Amino acid sequence: MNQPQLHIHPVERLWIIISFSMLGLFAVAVLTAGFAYGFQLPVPEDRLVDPNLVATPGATAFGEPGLRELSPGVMEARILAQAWAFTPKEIKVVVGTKVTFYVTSKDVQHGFDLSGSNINFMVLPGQISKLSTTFTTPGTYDFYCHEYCGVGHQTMFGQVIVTEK
Ligand SMILES: [Cu+2]
Repeated sequence: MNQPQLHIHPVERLWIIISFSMLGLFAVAVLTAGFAYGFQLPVPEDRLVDPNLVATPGATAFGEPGLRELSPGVMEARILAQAWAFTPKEIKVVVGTKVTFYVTSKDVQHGFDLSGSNINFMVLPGQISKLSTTFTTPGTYDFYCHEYCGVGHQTMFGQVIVTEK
């Protein structure tokens, strides 16, 4: 006795195979980026920061921006973006240090891209963006604003200097 067979046109079958292969390929690409290359999603740390008060000493941690050591080899960097500069403009750490960057804006929308690392996020007034990286190679790492923020946008950059132990 013959079972009824579902007929799929060969071209349709081919496209079903292609579609599901692409989904599989994208899943592999996302998992490889996350687990092998350490790509991170920039999760907002806080969305209730008052941009008018954020730079006031004592009001928030951005009143005195800069580096703080949390434990040996673990630091946090608070960086304030304001047209057209980052405060502080220069950060010095020793090689092997894990640094968590917290960046917010006092005025308009900025960006923060740290070359040679996996850190790249938008910097918005009222929100604190946060990502971490571990500096395993000594050298100078430039960071810059990648969101056009006005006539002085091209001057908005800074450096992380990673020195030998
Ligand atoms: Cu900017």
